[in-house]
Amino acid sequence: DQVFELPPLAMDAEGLSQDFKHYYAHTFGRDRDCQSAYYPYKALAITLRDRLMERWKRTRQAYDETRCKRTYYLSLEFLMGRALSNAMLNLDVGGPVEKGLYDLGLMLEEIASNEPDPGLGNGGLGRLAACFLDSCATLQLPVRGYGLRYEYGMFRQLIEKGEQVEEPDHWLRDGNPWELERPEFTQRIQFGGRTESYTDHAGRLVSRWVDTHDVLAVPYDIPVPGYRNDTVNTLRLWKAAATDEFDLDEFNAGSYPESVAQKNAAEHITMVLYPNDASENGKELRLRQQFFLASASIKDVLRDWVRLHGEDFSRFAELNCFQLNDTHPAVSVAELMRQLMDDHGLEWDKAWEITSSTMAYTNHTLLPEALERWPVRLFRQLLPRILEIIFEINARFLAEVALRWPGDNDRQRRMSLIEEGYEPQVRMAYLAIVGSFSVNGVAALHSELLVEGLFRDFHELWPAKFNNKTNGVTPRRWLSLCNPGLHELLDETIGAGWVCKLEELAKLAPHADDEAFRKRWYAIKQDNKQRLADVVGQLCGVEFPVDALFDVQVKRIHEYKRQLLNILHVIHLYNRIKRGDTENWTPRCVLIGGKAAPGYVMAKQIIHLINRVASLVNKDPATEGFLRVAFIPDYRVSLMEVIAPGTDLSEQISTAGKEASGTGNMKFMMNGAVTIGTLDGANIEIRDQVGEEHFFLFGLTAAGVESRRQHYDPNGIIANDPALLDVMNLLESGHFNQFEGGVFDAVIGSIRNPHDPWMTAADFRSYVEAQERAAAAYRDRDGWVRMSILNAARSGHFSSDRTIAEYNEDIWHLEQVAPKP
Ligand code: DL6
Repeated sequence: DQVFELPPLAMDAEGLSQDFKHYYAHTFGRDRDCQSAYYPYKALAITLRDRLMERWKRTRQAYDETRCKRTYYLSLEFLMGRALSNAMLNLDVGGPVEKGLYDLGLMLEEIASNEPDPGLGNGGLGRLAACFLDSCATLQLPVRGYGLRYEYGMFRQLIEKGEQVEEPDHWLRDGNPWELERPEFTQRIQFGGRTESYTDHAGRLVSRWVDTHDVLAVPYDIPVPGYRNDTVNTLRLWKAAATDEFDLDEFNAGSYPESVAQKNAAEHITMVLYPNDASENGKELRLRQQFFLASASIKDVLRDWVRLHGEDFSRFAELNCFQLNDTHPAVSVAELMRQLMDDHGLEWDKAWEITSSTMAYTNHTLLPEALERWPVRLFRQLLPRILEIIFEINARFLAEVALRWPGDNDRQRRMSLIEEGYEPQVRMAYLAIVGSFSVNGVAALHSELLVEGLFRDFHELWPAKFNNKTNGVTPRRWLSLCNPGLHELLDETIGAGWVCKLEELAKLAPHADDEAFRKRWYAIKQDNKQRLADVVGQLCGVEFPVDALFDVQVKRIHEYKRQLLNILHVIHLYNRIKRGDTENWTPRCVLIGGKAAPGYVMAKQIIHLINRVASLVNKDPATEGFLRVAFIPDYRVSLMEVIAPGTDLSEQISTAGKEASGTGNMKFMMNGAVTIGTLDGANIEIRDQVGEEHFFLFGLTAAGVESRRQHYDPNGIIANDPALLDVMNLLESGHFNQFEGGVFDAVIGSIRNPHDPWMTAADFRSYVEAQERAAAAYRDRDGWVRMSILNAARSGHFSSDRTIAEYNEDIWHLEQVAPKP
């Protein structure tokens, strides 16, 4: 390696701009006449990537040399967001880069805006994975992310005639300067074929998987820099590629297209991210994706193990841990068993001991329909050897259940990894639980509800397996980067330590009583609101005056998240304006954004309704100065970076017991927004931290929702609440769909349905009252600013650094490893 030792790269303005010019002119061959703004971005990205490369190598070497324990975060989604500004922040070169470019007559902000926003995730689960990787690198923990390199990420959302239209997002079209292809680590992944028994060299009867149709997994590495600590971890994304062979019989028979068809099918595996928040049950391609990720990643880990330790697996479990991000990669349990037995010659018991002490599973949803199940038939056809192993795991597991509860056949049926029925199914969550030593939920309430409900039987069997890890978000992206004004004020007031020790924000609390400080806080918020108003103006054509209360709900559109309740409240405000009930009015700008799964009809109707209400309200001269409503199209990470700092009131209004945690709620809080919310997910912990007087609480509790279900009478509620009745009358009169008869019938009907699982009508009255309290509080500017400061001051608990420290303390047990200088 001596031959490749190079002097460190310059980190000053001159050195950076020298490299930038080199890449721009010599590597990309552009000059001052270049019309595309993309090349300056690309040249800058490569300039920064070089600086990461040096540190990346040193980090890898440190991990190898210390033979440290490692964790692998397996996830079908990593919603990383833009990399450029993050790299600059973490390398601490923001100032020099800006200066270097300025001297060349270029504006950093303009260049940075050319970076596509990689959308390799649906929402909370994928963004959480990205925050976790950031925290692991910052805490210098040897953690590698494994995911898929989708050619097309999350679809782009357009709003046409008020409705969602999806467009493909070919984010890789112009290349991705942040990735490094590593063809030398390509893996071969098996599908299809059959299993056969044979006698191995030791005379044992064993199984093997033969006649398979193989696909290559080619890794692309993305650097994950820690905050100013020289650590650069890795996110390894797999791309599917066809093997070089193709069907020679077909080829020789002259069917050239057929012979290459299989090649094309292979490459489809990583073509597109499934755009569903819940699982896509039954889709063969989705199962292929899951196994492809699991198999390639495990092969990669075992290859690395053999490189460092040879074929001796006795210490494998002590030095490795796999964290499964939901059940999507749960097939890893069976695949690790298979590779240990079939590829490395271990016996069942040894392989099981290793597997069940290296796998850990995080659950992210309580919605039963989101729990993954795969038809046994599909497994048999696509992954016959894996199915064999799952059956064997199940047989041994059910024997354990029988031993614990003799004769309790009903319990065995309930707990079986295979759900019997006309079409038997593999229950992936159960496979994950049985195969893991740790199972966690993502907020205190969620973890409690899991063990009382969905996973009750398993909790009874193995209580010690279950734990809680309340989510968090990275303060680097979600405060430092997205809110430079506040960042500066924080540094000046409490020192710069908060970026990596977010609990230090608590030092802000006494400043809430200082008038001069409140003034500065307010001025920063108003600037951020202006920035947001500009974006809303551009994207929605709606003017948001910054003196109004900015009331925001951005997240996936789902019935349980109750964007519908929000819009009912907007209609209620509109009714009040129309009847002149505007005394002591707080002007309000309501912003809603989020994507609906393309097949989720009800969610799409809700988007349509929001847009129709918005255009009617905004058009009506009576609302001027009182109310504005906008739906922001194509909600994504880079938009949230503008939205969170510019928000006053954060809407977290899910039906209690349905939102596992939420993480948007934390981003808003960190940036000084006040929450209006139910006792759901992490809202409960947010309220505990900030104090009940600084949180607008409403609605039924999770237990209240369940007991109310028995005698829920939405029509009675509507009849007895004049405000809700007015809202329903206006909706049902067709006022918002005058030329589109009946388009909102299903949505409106759902509110009146006694079986409405989301209980929108039940919470309406208490929601309106909480909104009135929020509006009144906002009119007292000083009081509101105090509340805003205290929200930020008490958000320290919601740093993903805290979450990751807990994962490490309780589950991973990794040592911190710093690269050598
Ligand atoms: O844990 C991250 C995030 C939570 O904050 C959200 O509350 C939860 O809805 C989300 N879950 C999913 C479920 N996907 N699946 N399966 O995205 O996880």
